[in-house]
Amino acid sequence: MAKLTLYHAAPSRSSITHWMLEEVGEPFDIHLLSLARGEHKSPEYLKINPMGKVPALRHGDVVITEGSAICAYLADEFPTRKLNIPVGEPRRGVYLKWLFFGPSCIEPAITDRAFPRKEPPRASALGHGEYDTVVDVLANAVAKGPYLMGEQFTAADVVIGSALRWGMQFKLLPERPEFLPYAARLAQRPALQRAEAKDKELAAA
Ligand SMILES: N[C@@H](CCC(=O)N[C@@H](CS)C(=O)NCC(=O)O)C(=O)O
Repeated sequence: MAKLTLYHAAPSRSSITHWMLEEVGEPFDIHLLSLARGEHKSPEYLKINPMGKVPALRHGDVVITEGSAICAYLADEFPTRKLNIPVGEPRRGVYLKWLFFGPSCIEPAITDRAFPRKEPPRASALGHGEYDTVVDVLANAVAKGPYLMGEQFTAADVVIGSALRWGMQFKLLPERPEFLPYAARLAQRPALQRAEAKDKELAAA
């Protein structure tokens, strides 16, 4: 089995992929980087991720960056864990939509709110459109449950759930009645609890 190494800073966006690795349940190593000490900008790390950001995942000879791509990769690479919707199933389209919705709609909507621009751009020129629409679409998606794809928990829940939990924690997403039970369900997952406990240890070290 090719070795899995997560380049991680705890806690940070790489915590999303830490949770995903815990869901997958394969052994993995953590290569911890201190953002405060700028270790993610070192020449050695820039060879791994020229963006100088975490996460990055090494799996044997391949390096994957971008959190959602890592989650999608792991879900497909370890299909017996049933964290993906396989190629050939029509539902895969919806699953992929949610994997992309995280970084292309939720994240920019949240960061726009956190760092408002002096001159608001035209909503039609923004990939995510309007913050309120993103929140409504998200609320509608998680309202029925238990997960985005119904009964099956997938990598899309790791991506969307992480954004939702983070957004509510920093008051950048509202605590909508649709969001709270979904977030509470995710918080019960042993894999998420393991990743969070380990992140706390790593952050304190
Ligand atoms: N588009 C990347 C964003 C990764 C990202 O911004 N990571 C932050 C950690 S929260 C980082 O490395 N920040 C350090 C920096 O940019 O200097 C992804 O989704 O993986």
